[in-house]
Amino acid sequence: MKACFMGLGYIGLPTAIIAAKHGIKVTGVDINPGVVELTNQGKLHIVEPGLEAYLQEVVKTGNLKASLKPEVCEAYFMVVPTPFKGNHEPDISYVEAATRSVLPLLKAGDLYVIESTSPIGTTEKMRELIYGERPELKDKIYIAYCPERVLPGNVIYELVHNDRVIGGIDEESTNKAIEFYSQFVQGTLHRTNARTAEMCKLTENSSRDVQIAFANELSLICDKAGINVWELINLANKHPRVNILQPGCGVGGHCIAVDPYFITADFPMESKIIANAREINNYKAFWCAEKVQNEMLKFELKHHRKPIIAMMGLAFKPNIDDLRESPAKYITTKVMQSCSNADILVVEPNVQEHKVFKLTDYKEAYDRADIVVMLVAHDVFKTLSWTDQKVILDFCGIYKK
Ligand code: SAJ
Repeated sequence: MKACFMGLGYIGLPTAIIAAKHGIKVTGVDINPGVVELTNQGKLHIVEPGLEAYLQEVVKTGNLKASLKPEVCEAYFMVVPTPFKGNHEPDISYVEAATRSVLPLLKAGDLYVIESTSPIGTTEKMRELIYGERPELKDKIYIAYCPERVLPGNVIYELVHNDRVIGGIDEESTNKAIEFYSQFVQGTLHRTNARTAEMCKLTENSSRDVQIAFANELSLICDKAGINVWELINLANKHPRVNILQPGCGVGGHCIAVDPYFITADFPMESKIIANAREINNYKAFWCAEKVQNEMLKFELKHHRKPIIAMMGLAFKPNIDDLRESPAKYITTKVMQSCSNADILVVEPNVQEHKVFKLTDYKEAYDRADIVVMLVAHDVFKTLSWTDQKVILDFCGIYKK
């Protein structure tokens, strides 16, 4: 079987590689010539443990080749970004552009699947687009929505072992998509319709956002009440039916901090909890930045000099190099704006160099700093020997005091 993956990003590339490894002849398409070139050389342009060896294998066997343009296949997968526009309105223009570029290649019996996180009704919209432009194919293409669920850092395992939700625009489309995914997915493939599958993806990430917002709200209350929030959550979670997540310096990444807006944009009157959660998680980053600024002022008043501050971590979560929508990056930028850059030591051990931030080794920064701001709970930070001689602002629960 031949398949085309439109988009070779954090999800499209790993999925294309895993499909190719399972014997499918894959064309991976990307609009970025650099990505196409690197992929064809067997080099990953994303960071994902273990994946480069797989890529080299499938490039060698000829099962995967990258291209700037799609080729005639039997199955087409849209795995492109769906960001939001200025007013938190979802932007499906990349899905539409990818769909338009496969339109001339489609023939009766082909499978067309959207994997990109999408607002409800996107699959139906693309069906209208396809049949509008190619009326001779009406009801002859199998069309389905199948969202990805993988966690960056554990993609190889999760792509194969996670359950998937597959929603066709009709029964035959669902069957056809299930047939495709069963070639490499060992998890259960759950059948539904396209709208439910679209909402399911948004629900999963909104649910996590709401739960993190609860933890972040507790952290604000506990700060005022003089209670250690980490100890509190640990104790509350001893209840057999309570399972609170961890507070942090905010919620980042390109999924949890984005997808809930796809619900609030379309259902503003009905999505109060989801909208509030977004506000709380955004506010948490702002609150952390203010805490650092207050601590700076206190230090200056007491010591009659500016403190040296170590901002520990820039990634959007522990042990990755991904800085997209990172609250740690936002807080660091805000803090830098309020004092001279010379006093701020920026640390991100998973990134070699950065075009905006001059990075300092984490041990050196910790040793030199008067105020240490723990933003991301990277494993390497756990090796630091904590001292009471410094002010430690722990926003990620690594120090726990
Ligand atoms: N976070 C907390 N407290 C927690 C857990 C996470 O503050 O207890 C923060 C993280 O630090 C980070 C943000 O939330 O800033 C998001 O991290 P994450 O690990 O929750 O999620 P992502 O964005 O890496 O991946 C999510 C996953 N979705 C769910 O767990 C429901 C993943 O399965 C999806 O495939 C992915 O979104 C996606 O692509 O949609």
